[in-house]
Amino acid sequence: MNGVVVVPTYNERDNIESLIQEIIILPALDILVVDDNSPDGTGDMVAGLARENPRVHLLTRTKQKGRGSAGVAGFKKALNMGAQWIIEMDADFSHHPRHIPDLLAHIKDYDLVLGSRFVPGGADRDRGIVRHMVTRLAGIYVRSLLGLNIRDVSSGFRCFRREVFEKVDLDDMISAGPAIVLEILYKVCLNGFRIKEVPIVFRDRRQGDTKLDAITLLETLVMVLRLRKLHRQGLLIRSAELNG
Ligand SMILES: Nc1nc2c(ncn2[C@@H]2O[C@H](COP(=O)(O)OP(=O)(O)O)[C@@H](O)[C@H]2O)c(=O)[nH]1
Ligand SMILES: [Mg+2]
Repeated sequence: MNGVVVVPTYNERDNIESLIQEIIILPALDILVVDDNSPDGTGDMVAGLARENPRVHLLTRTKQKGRGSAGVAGFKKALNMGAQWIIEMDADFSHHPRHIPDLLAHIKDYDLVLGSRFVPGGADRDRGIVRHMVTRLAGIYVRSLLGLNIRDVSSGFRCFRREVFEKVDLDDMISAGPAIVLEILYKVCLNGFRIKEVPIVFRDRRQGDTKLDAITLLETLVMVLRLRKLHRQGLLIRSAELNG
């Protein structure tokens, strides 16, 4: 195993088995599902698959909940498993496994490879015009406030080299919700890591309901301001002395 695919799940019973089947055919990858004790039994289903296939792993959380912290918990476990690179993706087929080889194709030359809807060849399909506009406007807001030269700042489909987490401390995250996706990206940029965007076709979820709402979006926009302020105060990335 060279890499681990981290998939946070909450009530993804209708998606997770076929997703795992599509990932498992790719070589040198293990799958780690981080399930927050989904009431629909997603965890039991994955536990069954894990018994059949040693490349499938399950991390069940009972005390904490949320996409952001689930991703972080998954990254930590993947690092402990010895992963050289770590992919994170959603369980709902918005992020299609067929793009995983595209991410891996660049991970030798870059520290973070982003699956991007907004580079040539990428697309954001099936979603309504309002959701489209919200994504675009939020992107402009984030890029200009944080000074990020990245087209798809909110992409949660990405591949990290393990070295990234020697600088970006997973035990030192400020945000708690989905904003963690953004916080990690910002810190990766501030540390000067090499980032590549590759096109992906994003599709709206096949099954089940979305768990993101307007309040979460608002919290994320506020978090952007907080991150910017902390960086200006020199508090966001650890200084050279502190790093030793
Ligand atoms: N572990 C965990 N995963 C979550 C939670 N909320 C959402 N997810 C997962 O995170 C991914 C993205 O969530 P989704 O509802 O599709 O958000 P959207 O695509 O942005 O509308 C999916 O794989 C979800 O199952 C949670 O509280 N805990
Ligand atoms: Mg989704």
